Amino acid sequence: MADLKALIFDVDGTLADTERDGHRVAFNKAFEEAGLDWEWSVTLYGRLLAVTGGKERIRYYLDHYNPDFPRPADLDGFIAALHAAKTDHYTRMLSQGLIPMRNGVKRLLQEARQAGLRLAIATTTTPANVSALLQHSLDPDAERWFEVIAAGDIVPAKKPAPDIYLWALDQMGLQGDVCIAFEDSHNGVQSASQASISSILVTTNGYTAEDDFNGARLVVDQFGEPEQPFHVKFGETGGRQFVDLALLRALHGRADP
Ligand code: XBP
Ligand code: MG
Repeated sequence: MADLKALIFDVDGTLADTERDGHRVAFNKAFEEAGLDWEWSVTLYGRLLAVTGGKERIRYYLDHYNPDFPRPADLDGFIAALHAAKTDHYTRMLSQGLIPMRNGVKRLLQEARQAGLRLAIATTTTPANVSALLQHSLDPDAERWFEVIAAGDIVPAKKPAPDIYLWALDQMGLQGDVCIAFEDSHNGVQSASQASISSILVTTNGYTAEDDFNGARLVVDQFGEPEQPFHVKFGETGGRQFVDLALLRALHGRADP
């Protein structure tokens, strides 16, 4: 196994628990503002998460849960406008500091930076959402910690397609075998593994706890902290109780699962 050189992070569900109380709420605000009576409940939103990308998710909702809604002549424009309003609401929520980073994220990123590991992001979400989250919930300078931020419509096919990871790898000039990908969902694991990244660490959350993570090397419920150990769902941690660089190096050095 080649030496570990870079860490590539998903955003939604991995760096922060953004979906239920962030994106979902922002979608509902945008619907209400547009005079629509759509309300995405916590349960319905869990089902809609099968589709990554906000615009794609709205279209999927119409097709599968609201087929009788009269389609506007310019459906793409209608969805794009709704989605732009949703992004405004979501970034405003982030600027108010409403969505914290998950346990252990800041500590792990700081350790990785000190060790000289290269950092990148590969996400489906809109670039403005990533900037706002990093700036307001991590550090005012945090965008600069990542040499590549691959996000949103920069690739046409979103996760589970490998394109966003391939784009990030290409920008860094790296192959997948020198990286670890951090994900929280089935779609994310599929995306990273199809991009030839075999070291994948999953931190689950309320929406993804029951996902199929086949292809991941380690599945835990959080990165954890020394006083707040993770719960291991799959994989070997050699007795370690939170995700740190020693654990990542051990994980990366191991043969494929
Ligand atoms: C995240 C997503 C995103 C957000 C919404 O998936 O699916 O679509 O829910 O973001 P992943 P936008 O964590 O696998 O990248 O509305 O900006 O598209
Ligand atoms: Mg995710």
